[in-house]
Amino acid sequence: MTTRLELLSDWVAEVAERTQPEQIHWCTGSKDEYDSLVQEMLGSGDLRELNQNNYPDCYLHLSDPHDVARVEHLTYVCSENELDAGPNNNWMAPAEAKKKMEGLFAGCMRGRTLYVIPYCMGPLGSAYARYGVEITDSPYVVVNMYLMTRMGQGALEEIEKKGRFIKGLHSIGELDPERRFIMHFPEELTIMSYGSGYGGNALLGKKCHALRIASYQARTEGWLAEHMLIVGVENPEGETHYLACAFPSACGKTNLAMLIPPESHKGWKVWTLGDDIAWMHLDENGHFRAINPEAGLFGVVPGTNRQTNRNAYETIQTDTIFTNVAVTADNDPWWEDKDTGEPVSDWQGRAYDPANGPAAHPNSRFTVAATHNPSYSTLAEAPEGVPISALVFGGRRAELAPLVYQAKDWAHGVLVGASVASETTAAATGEVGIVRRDPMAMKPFCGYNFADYWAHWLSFGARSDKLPKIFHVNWFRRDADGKFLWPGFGENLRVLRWIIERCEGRVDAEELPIGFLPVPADIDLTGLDVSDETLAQLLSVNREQWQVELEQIGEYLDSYGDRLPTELRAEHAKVVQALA
Ligand code: OXD
Ligand code: MN
Repeated sequence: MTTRLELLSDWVAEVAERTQPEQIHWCTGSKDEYDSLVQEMLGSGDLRELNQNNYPDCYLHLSDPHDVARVEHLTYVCSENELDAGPNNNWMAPAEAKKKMEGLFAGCMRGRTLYVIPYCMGPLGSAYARYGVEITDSPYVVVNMYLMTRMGQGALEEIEKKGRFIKGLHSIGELDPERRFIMHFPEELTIMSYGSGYGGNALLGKKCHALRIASYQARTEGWLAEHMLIVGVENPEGETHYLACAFPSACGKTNLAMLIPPESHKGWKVWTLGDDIAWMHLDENGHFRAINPEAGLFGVVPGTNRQTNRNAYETIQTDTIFTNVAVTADNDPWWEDKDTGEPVSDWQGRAYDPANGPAAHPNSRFTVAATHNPSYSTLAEAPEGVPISALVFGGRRAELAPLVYQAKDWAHGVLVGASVASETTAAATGEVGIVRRDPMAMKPFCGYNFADYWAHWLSFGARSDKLPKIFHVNWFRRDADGKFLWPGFGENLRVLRWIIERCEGRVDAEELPIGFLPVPADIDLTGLDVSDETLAQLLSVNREQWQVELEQIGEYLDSYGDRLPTELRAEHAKVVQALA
């Protein structure tokens, strides 16, 4: 298989000339191809077989110990004009970045196979889908792309019809952190990634294409590419509302997307459409419609058990690639809080010793097809997407942010999104637990200047009067002893219900300077061990703390200088004044 599209065959030839692979493999995307790559990697030691009786078709990959997370400090947006990348991105001039990358790629595939992966982000043939081709020298990337995207022959045919695609060039190089860069050229719809095999750096369809490049494309084409899960909540009467929710990495998007209603909520159902990325367009009636560009789940493993996320737990019993988990004496995968079994060897393949830290890496991952999830929505593959009733922002905040509140209108909601801050997690290299600004949970993923991004968000206000309502949630508030006040997980449905009731105009709310808060009686606590006092604490808004927060938000927004939309500044001033 090659291609009749010259643009593609010329690019593959040019890359092969530079990288000097031993052979070129055009991926068909068939199950046979997946199986034979798995066999090859079992032979090379890239994959290890897990207990096939307990975990059929599950494999383990142990990465280089210095290649376990996204590397934001080595990730660049290389627009012609530095201001177009904005203070939110690392920037390098495109010519300089290309020169650097061409140097790294020179001869890097000697003795290796160059794989060509045509892929589709979104349901194949959907008007909202977009296409790309990743070239890589990593068979691990190929099998993960097989699970995470619609890849192979079908995608190639669409690419040939369109004559366009996002170019993504990847090599694991030497896996040397000193020779590692993830470069994006939004104006050329091109990605170059060198020196890492970790998902977020190497599966180029995900963060690089579906967020950084797509966010840039979305702005020029009038839509939104967001770091959001998509979930359907069906009430006992059979009516379903769809919500798109943006939380920073490792803040529970996968858990919320796969939520299991608690015992107290008979007749309620929750459907997963996506757990990480939403592409949203305005339809001809002025409604937001969302598709999930991905076809698989690349989720954090530790913490997953029958109580926290039964759907995920069941999803990863078969046909799953585990990366950087521990194993038991039975050769089953093991991770912290698995609630069963014990580790005998850790994520580095060493005999388990608690003195070495967690047995599974805190950012260890599962890769599995989305169709495996028992709560996968029948509409997840709908080419026209699903209508979105509410957009929900959230962060991991021990203090300050109440359990839930609603923005007063669209422009205020954009400020609420732009103000998101969260404690950092293990999903990215760096210190964990520091509060940092993560507007719309897109700090690591927006492919252009946040000031222009907020202006783009604001522009929807004038395009439709049927926009989703905007909310903010915080499942992570703690008491003075550091204990979580809210049980989270399945019980979050109680908060989603209030959100939906607000969208339907069925409940009143208390208007505060920061937004609309629930009347406590409207959060259903039936069957839950949360007292009225705790709920009051969860919904409390401390004026002094909020004044400090708004001051910090103001300083942060000011750092975007003249490009900051005046409307956003005005929204901020309104809240400051109301709080004074
Ligand atoms: C992810 C991330 O892997 O956000 O989804 O880091
Ligand atoms: Mn993510």
